[in-house]
Amino acid sequence: MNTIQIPNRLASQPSHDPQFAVPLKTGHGQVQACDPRASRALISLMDMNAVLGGAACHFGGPSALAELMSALHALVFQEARMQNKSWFDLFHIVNDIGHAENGLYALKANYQMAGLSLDKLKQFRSFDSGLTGHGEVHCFPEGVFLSNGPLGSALPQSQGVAIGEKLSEKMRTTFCVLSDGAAMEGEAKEALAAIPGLAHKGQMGPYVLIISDNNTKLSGRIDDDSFSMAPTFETLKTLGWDVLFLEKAHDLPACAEVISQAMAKARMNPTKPVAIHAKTIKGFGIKKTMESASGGHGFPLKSARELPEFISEIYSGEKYPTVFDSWIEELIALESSKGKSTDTGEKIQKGVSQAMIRAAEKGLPIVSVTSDLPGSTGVAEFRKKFPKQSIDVGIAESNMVSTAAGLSKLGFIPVVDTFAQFGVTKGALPLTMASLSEAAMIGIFSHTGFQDAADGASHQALTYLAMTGSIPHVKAYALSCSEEANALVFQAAELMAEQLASGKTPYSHLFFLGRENFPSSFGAKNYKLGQAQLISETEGKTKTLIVAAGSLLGEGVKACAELASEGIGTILVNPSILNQIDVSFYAELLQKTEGRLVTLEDHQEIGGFGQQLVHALVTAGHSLKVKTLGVKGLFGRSAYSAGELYWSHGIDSSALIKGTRHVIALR
Ligand SMILES: Cc1ncc(C[n+]2csc(CCOP(=O)(O)OP(=O)(O)O)c2C)c(N)n1
Repeated sequence: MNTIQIPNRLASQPSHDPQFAVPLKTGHGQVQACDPRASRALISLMDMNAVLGGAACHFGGPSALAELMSALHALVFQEARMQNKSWFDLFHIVNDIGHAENGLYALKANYQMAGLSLDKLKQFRSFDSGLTGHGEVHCFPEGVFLSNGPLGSALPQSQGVAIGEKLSEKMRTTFCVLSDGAAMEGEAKEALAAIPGLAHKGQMGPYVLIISDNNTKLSGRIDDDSFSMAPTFETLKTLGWDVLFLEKAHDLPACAEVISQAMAKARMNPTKPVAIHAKTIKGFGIKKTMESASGGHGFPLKSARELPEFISEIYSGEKYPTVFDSWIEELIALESSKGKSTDTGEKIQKGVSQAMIRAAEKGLPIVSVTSDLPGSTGVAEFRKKFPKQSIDVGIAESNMVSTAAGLSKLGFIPVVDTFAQFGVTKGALPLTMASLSEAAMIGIFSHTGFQDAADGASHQALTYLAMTGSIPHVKAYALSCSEEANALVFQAAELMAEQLASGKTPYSHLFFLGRENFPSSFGAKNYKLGQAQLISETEGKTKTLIVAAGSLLGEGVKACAELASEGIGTILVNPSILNQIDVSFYAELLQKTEGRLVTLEDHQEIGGFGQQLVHALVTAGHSLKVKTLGVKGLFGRSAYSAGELYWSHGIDSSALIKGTRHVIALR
């Protein structure tokens, strides 16, 4: 079948050897491969730049893959050179392990390909760089073919690529690299069955899956926290995979040997895809990270001054390249130039755990069902205190939500938690079916919108209300501070208990919250579940009602102060609940502002709170002079802080001031 010719944007292999290289023998002679130690050192250095900027980073995951990635690229590039072709004319390389994409940036910078250099790595995760937290096609098309970040989503896309190879009869070989944590996801499990199944029917091109099995996820060991994945991997053979076991995934020649073998087998017989079951060690190269339960998932160093010792350990005490020393010096100077943080706020997450603990102590049957992010969502404190009321289903958000539905039917009050992006995407059908089953839960969905600045577009939930707010019996809230979280999560648990006990159809309450620090209170009085809060009112000409949701309430406070200094009056409201509009509350305030209204949210404008509020008010007969501020149909990208993304998407305090002036000018 003829396909549409899409212009290729991927960079070809370089004609030169990597800057930091080790010799590697392959079936076709010797090549210079990327030195895995250099990959780990470069990961540490680029991470430190990002950490000093304020971004979280990953070390353990990419370190686990250094030898496998080095061998894979060396082999693929070698063959391309031998055939006088570009590597992408012969292969696809799909990385499902998005948090390890920085290892690939390091590798490509080492090869000085795809426009990368050591200097470019210094911008990792910053707003100005294409090197986003996870791999993103729209930011780095020379280096990324399929975007990643949500675990287990790139694997089934690679299945489609291999089916396309067969349909077009090009028969390029597809490689996909998958983590054991990602193999817990439903999307991944479907593909693990479908790939050999379809291949058996002759519908796939040559396919090689490399599984990095280190029994470690983000928050700890997989088997200790959730359940062993060993039986799942044992089923691969039965499913139809040709399984090659690699015990020593940190031995570069052993990696090259098994990858060559897999490539040859897959090409010889595309009806039998090959899975390399590689035993990796997360955080390899550093004793402390290898031994830590999380494998050093995040970046373990606090100060650039620790880097010489860290990199020496990676090089087992041998002298490392001097160019790293000058980079370290730069980092130390950068660190010294930074003042001490004056941030005095706190995480909204604190209020979440306080509410859950209070509810459980009151005797409510709270059960936490988590999927590997409780440390980030605030639920971890509850889990520490109530381990018997805490379940970990692994990295499986759909399963988490449906498990909660079952618990709810038996009279428990389940609390599920994850990042907003995974809760609303992977949780969408399970939430719908939970409502249809009259089973309810409390959702703690954090890192909402651009609050997950550093992780990049794949992690930035900008459709959370649009995706969940119209499901019957679901109430969606945007939390602004820990005090609000503490009050409302507790009230939601109480309301659910009351609804269950009286045989009423219970509501699910989904709480969307940020990641950064916020004031512990914005001064709202008497928090009541389902009611908007009046935050401030200033007198002045052309008074305008400003409704700023959740994480953006602080931007509202800033804008109101500035408008007050210009003599413009404002009323500032935190909507709190997003999909249930109390028309009389807003109508009363709009009388004072002669219908002037500006809304602000970290959500797509389409399907967002602003649209819902305006619709409710207009259909109730109110006339408005209105501006709704939200994201205008674009994806985000990485940035060190949410503020940079709020500014670039026109949803910060300055945009709010401009929007207010616009509304004031309307006749
Ligand atoms: C769908 C989805 N859920 C949650 C996360 C957050 N997350 C990032 S890495 C990670 C776990 C890492 O474990 P694993 O996938 O086994 O990788 P490794 O430990 O080998 O680095 C999690 C839960 C995510 N990226 N995608």
